[in-house]
Amino acid sequence: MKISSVSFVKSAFKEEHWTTDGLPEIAFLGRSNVGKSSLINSLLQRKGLARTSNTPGRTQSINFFLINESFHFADLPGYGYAKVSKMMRADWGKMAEEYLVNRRELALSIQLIDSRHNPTELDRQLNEWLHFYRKNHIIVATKSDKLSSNKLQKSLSEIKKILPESRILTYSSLTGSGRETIWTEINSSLLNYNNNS
Ligand SMILES: Nc1nc2c(ncn2[C@@H]2O[C@H](COP(=O)(O)OP(=O)(O)OP(=O)(O)O)[C@@H](O)[C@H]2O)c(=O)[nH]1
Ligand SMILES: [Mg+2]
Repeated sequence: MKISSVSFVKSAFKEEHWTTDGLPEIAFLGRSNVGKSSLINSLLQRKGLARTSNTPGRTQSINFFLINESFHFADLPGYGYAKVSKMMRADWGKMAEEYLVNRRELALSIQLIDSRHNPTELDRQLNEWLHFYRKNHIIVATKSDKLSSNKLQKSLSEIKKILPESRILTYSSLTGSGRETIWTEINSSLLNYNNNS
């Protein structure tokens, strides 16, 4: 896809603050530090658009971006960061489930999993929700540049064993490897969404 315009729209802490223009949306969900914001920047080839950081748990609101005046990316807060309080962890679940249930514009959910690690309990929980609520989704195994291709294949088959029902792609925000494949998924979800609504 040719990216002709990208802008940050807003940061929402509550449902009342979600965007209301009715445009289809691609959501990025996953553990804190897994690379959500980096994936967004890399897909859009805009460094520093979505804030990335070495401090996990940084993004606590849903950040909305508008692309080509025709669809949104939604960068959701990360989960599973040990140092956030129990209260915040409960809030994450509430927020994420509320988003999945209520966000009618959701065309595709991209669940990110670190390609170096097995999915965590919360990764499984999120994946269950995606199935339970019948959400069109893919898994993207991130940071593929950190593994040799051999190790990456091994790791992918482990992830596949744990989450057998989901399609798994790989990505490196460092090299951009996997970009075309993910854009193909995004494009076809947007087409489907527009044909069905
Ligand atoms: N080598 C490598 N590093 C990556 C990749 N993607 C992300 N990182 C690094 O991982 C760290 C976390 O990335 P973020 O994109 O901020 O992660 P996030 O999921 O948005 O994190 P939260 O906003 O805290 O939920 C940063 O230091 C990134 O530079 C990748 O594909 N390869
Ligand atoms: Mg982030």
